[in-house]
Amino acid sequence: MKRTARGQDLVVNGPRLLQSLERLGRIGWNGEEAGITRLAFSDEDRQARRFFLDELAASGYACRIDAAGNIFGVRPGGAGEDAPVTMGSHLDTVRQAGAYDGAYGVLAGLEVLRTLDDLGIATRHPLAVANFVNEEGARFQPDMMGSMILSGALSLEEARTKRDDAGISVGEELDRGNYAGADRVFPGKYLELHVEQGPILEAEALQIGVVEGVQGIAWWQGFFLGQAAHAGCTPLALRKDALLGAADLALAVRALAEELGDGSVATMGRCAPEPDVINVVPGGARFTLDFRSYDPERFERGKILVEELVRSVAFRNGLEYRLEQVANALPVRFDPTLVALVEQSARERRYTYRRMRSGAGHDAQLLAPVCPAAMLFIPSVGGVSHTPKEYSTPEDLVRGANVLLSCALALAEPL
Ligand code: HGY
Ligand code: MN
Ligand code: MN
Repeated sequence: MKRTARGQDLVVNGPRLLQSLERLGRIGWNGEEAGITRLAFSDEDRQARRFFLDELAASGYACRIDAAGNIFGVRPGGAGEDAPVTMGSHLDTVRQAGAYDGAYGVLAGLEVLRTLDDLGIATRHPLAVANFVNEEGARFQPDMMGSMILSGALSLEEARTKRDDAGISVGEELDRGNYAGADRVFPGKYLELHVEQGPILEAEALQIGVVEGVQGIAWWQGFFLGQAAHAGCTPLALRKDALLGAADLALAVRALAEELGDGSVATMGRCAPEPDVINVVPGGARFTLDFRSYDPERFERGKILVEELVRSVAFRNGLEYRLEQVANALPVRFDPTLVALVEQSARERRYTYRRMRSGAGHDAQLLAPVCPAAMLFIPSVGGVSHTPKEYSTPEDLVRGANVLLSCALALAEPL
């Protein structure tokens, strides 16, 4: 058992953490099948932000909200106003999500602050827990938008122009009721605890993932333009079927990822034929592409090959096309000293662990270039996420928070 200098057990209050996750999980919940939906800037997202702000206030932490709407709960340190050791993640979700992606990292960070209060531990440096805006990018691209703005990778002005499927802009949503603030908080160091969202820890029966880096993520929105035609009278050879082109592309881009290797992946997550009528050859097809690779050179090469592939698929299907890149998060490697701290914190608690990379994007990916950052994972049951079936056991949820507690206290330096 890990103990404090005064011999107290250095563990979080598990029931309190689990209860806060359960209460937050009710916001945006639409039943077992549909799971949770809290798209960025939606009313459900705002309710989750309200929940978080109320929890911060209830524990007496100063609430800071920046111009992008990122929320920070700050616990003061003895060394005054220097940049806080920050634990964070996000409260927004994809559509039909589970209860842990993002929410776990935010509420475990809050639990760490509360545990330090319970143990009466003061720290030299301030600590903060953060909620970053629009991490998922499910409604407005790019993803990790709040941490991109904070790190300077995206200007607030440009972010405000991004529009969702209904044509609503981020700017309109930011201005729709008190979402943004005027505070400025910049993390001194950053730790993100997250569910793995993949199968590795469970397959190897390990308890903690010590994350060394995150793969690059590139997103595109595309459109194939063919010729709408009668499904009965148009000979196959004369068709310009946009949906067929999109289907061809979905298969081809997956084959490209396999060829690139090293765990590269590619996904056509959205595909919509137009006019979407049973007896009309689709004259148009909207689609998205998500390409990811861990090695920087392979990532850059892969992006070029993806765009060349769209061009060649359009040509061989007799289609015109439009393609716009809407996200480009570069591969990152986390700060070796912080990675070693995560590893040591797991080891001294006799938790089983392994070093690994992250397949999913995270806010830590955008903070890593601007402040020392690291991540840690707990297992995802069945290796699934971005689905209502996402689940992690209470024991794993508490173990991850205990390791986060150790790391945060070490970095903030107990007084
Ligand atoms: O797409 C991602 O990896 C993250 O969930 N936004
Ligand atoms: Mn996440
Ligand atoms: Mn996610």
